[in-house]
Amino acid sequence: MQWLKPFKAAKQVCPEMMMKHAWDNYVRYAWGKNELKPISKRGHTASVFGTMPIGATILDGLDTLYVMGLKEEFKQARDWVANELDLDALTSDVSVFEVNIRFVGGLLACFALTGDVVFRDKAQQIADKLLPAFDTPTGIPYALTNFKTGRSKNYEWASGSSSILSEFGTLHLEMAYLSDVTGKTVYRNKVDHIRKVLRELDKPNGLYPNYLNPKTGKWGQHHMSMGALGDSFYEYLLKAWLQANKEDNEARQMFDDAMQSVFQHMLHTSPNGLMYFAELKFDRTEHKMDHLACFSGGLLGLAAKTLKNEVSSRYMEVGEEITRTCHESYNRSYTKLGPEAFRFTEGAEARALKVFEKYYILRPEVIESYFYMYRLTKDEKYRNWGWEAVQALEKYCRVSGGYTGLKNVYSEEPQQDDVQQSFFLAETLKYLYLLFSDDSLLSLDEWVFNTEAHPMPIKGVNPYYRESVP
Ligand code: DMJ
Repeated sequence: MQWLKPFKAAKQVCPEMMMKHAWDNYVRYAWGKNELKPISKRGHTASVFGTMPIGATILDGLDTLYVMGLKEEFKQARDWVANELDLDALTSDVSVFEVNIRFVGGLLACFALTGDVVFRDKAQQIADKLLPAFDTPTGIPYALTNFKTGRSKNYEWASGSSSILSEFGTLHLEMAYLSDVTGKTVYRNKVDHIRKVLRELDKPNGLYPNYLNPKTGKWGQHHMSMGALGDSFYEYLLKAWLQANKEDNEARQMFDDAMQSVFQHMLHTSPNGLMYFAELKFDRTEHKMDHLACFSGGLLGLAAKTLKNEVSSRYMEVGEEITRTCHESYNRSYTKLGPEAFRFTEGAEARALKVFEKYYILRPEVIESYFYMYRLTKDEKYRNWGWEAVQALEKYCRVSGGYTGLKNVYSEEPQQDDVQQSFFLAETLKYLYLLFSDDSLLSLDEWVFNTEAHPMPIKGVNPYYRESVP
């Protein structure tokens, strides 16, 4: 692949400079640790990665370095993967979902981009450590697994220790691709089986509840969401179809069926005309939308443009409107960054009401939708909105030691949370960079991004697919 020159916005700062700042400080203060505390200038770990450092920021950030042409930094990171990434050091429970989307996904993207087998082999070693989590009566995997013992379990808080839709439903792209590049069918078989279980289950009103018990195969609480606990399951239905060069029709059909029910039961328009996805808790509608759910604007645009039929114009309309609402959630805050969740109730529209919903942790989903909608419509407003986000990030989140999240986006002087999330490098900065790049850089005709923004090649059309030949 050529090192493509991105479109350079004629502004003082650009996403690759932001990436350099985030990366250089991680290297300086937290090398090998999971994440950086940019104010304390030391390492940080979130519980989803277990208690040991496993270089989460390196594994998640590698492909962004490559795509941005930061060659020296990429080489340093690649050598760490080859020589120092020690899976045996990890002896605590880790999240199967997070390890899959960030580490397996990140390494597979690097394998596709470069052909360097170190990445493929490490991805496979990590995926092998996840396999014990699938040993359940239904084949629906547990949320957590222990890399040393293989003992796996669910979170107790998850509706009677259920598995979570957005977690077990977000394994398909990585596992299917891993099977194709290793020639080992075990990974694809696991995710095909999850698909089969889900397809055959009765769905209340055609909707997928967020919880499924892996022992009984029964749904837990009927809580439905396009945000936390549901989100990327829907994303992977559409993207599995795209990854398979539109030949996995079952996935596309499940996506279209799910969206039909979601539109019918969860899509609302506020009194002042803002469209949003509400949540359902049994029969009660909660008029709240998570920042996480803002990925759906871009996803619906992608669904509209990749198949022309009687629903495509509706998909595009909802995709554009959801993206506009998510921009409003940013625009209505003092910092011009959006809250973790926003409501349409008590006279509020696209604003957080509760203290614990007002934070911003450098999440990508709104910028992700700007990226897709710009590529799909060429409407300059998406670049302008992306530029607004760059300015806000620089003003409120940039500190001398990297980038930090904020505790309250409505505050004139927001407190900072002192965490530089690995997905800021994997997703937020990559989508910003791509928003201002030429369409040919990771063309949507040849690549499909996993939920952590790691590009996976499309089978049959992308020469970088690198399928293993027996
Ligand atoms: C990322 O790890 C992924 O995008 C995931 O699907 C949802 N949450 C974070 C970023 O907000």
